[in-house]
Amino acid sequence: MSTAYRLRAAGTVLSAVMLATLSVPAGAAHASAPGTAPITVPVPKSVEGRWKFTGPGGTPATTPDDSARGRHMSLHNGVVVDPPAGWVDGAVVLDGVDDYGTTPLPVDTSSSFTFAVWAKAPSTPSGPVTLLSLPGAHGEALSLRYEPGADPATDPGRWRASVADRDDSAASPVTVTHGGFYSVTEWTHLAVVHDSATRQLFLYVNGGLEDRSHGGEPDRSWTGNAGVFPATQPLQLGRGRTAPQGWGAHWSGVVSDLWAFQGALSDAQVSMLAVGQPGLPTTMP
Ligand SMILES: [Ca+2]
Repeated sequence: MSTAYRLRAAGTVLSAVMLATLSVPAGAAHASAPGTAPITVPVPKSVEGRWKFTGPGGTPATTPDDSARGRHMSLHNGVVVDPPAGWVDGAVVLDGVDDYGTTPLPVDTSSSFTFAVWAKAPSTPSGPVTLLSLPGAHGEALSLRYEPGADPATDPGRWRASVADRDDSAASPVTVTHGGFYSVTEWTHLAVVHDSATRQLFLYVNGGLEDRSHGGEPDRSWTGNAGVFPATQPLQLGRGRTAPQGWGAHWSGVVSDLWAFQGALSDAQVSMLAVGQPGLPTTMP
C-alpha cells in the first residue's frame, strides 16, 4: 500500500469513497484503465531540513541545516546558539521579546509534510506563543503554538496546530489541539503531520495523538478536511503572524532538533523522533 493511503491506528473514520480508494491494489496506481481517472502516485518522503543547533556560523548569524538541502537558519535579534542547553544535540534560546529564526521555505505545504521539534519554556507563557509558522503573504499555511490554561498550577495548557486552505481574510483555519503533556516548562516533543491525500492534520505530543472525545463531541489532536495553501514566505521559528503583515507571539525558551519533511510521517516514524536519541543521522527515521 502506498504511503499516502496508510491508515493510522487512532480511530480515523474512512468514508466509503476513501475505502474504495484504499481497495486499489498495490501496483494498480501505475496503470489506469481506459476511461478511468489516473490515480495520483504519492511523492516519496524526504528530509527537507534538519537543524541540530550545534553551532553558529557566518555573518549575519546563522546555524546550519544538517540536511543536504543547505537551508541554513538565519538568527535574528539575538537568538543564542547554546549546544549544552539542548535535549537532542544542540539548542537555540529565544528571548520571547523579538528573537526569531528563518530558513528558506523547506516544503511545499500544498503537498504532504511533517515538522518535528523539541521545545521547553522557562516559565508558562502569559498568552499564546508561536513556536513555528509557515506564512503566506497574508496568513499562515501552518502554525504550531502554545496557549496557557486558565490556571497553570492545574492545567498544562494546550499545544495547537492550525492550517488554512487560503491566504486571505476569508480563510477559516482548521485547528487541532493536544493537552496531554505535563508542562510547557518540561522538554516536549511536537510533531505536525499533514497528509494531503486524505486532507488530514495530526498533532503529536511526545509521540502520541490525543482523543478526549466524550458525549459525542470530538476533541482530538487530529482532523480531516484540513486543506493547506502553498506557503510562500520563509519558515519562522519563534514567531507568528498576529495581524496581516504583522508579527508577534514570540516564543520564549529553548528549541532543539527541528526537522522538516516532505511527506506524511507514520506513527512509528514520529515515535522514533520522540525518543530524543542524540546523534541520529539526518535520514528518514
Ligand atoms: Ca532579542
